Amino acid sequence: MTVSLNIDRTDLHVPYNKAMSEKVSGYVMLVGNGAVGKTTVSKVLALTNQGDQPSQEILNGIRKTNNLEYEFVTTHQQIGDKDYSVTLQFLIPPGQKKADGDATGRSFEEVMDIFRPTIHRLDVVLFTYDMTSMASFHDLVYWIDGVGDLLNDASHFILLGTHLDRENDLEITRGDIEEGLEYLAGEMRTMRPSWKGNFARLEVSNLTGENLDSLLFYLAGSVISSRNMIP
Ligand SMILES: Nc1nc2c(ncn2[C@@H]2O[C@H](COP(=O)(O)OP(=O)(O)OP(=O)(O)O)[C@@H](O)[C@H]2O)c(=O)[nH]1
Ligand SMILES: [Mg+2]
Repeated sequence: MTVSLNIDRTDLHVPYNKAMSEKVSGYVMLVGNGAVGKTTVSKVLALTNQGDQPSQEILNGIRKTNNLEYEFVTTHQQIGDKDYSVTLQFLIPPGQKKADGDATGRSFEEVMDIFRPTIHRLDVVLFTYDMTSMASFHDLVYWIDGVGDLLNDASHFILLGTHLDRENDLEITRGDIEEGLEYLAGEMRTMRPSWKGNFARLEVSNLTGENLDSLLFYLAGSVISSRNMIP
């Protein structure tokens, strides 16, 4: 059964009171194969949150990740009857796998060996795939193993599809996504029987910006929920 994030999208349009808002911050890690759009999601979220529009030019300026990248976004949201100011601290490791044996960049494993001791908590994991690449979707099982030891019982996850704009090339069906979501949740429970996190799916375009406002809202709600479960 899919567990919803228990937040109401219509609340997005209610004006918020910045001065009275409760401040919350949390850590969000994006994992997934190389070139699925992990770096792009974080950069475009940061830019659109400042009022800029996504564009091909922005996408063209993004390079392959070789280290742990950081980005942050502070978003004001009303959730339920409360105003929040939520700072999302994004952590973006490379999508290159050690087993690829690619000498042109550092792998996820090499980078995480260095940074793992510095990461104490992940509130949300974005399992990211490219909707035009079935391989990137199937490989999510690899990425769940990769972050297993960084999770706590209140870590939430979002199954995030990118490239929604490439409508003629989409390979992953709604049915695949629902199945994938249940599979990932099952793996989380197997890995961590006491896990109580929420999970959801979302498909976005980093080129047109479609559904990025929903992603921001989901992420804010997930961080608040995770921090309420384990302060
Ligand atoms: N059309 C389209 N292109 C996208 C989208 N998201 C990312 N891209 C493009 O996909 C390519 C890879 O994006 P990155 O953000 O570098 O991917 P990554 O997952 O960070 O890859 P690594 O750093 O290698 O792990 C770039 O050329 C982006 O411009 C999207 O939603 N639509
Ligand atoms: Mg990257």
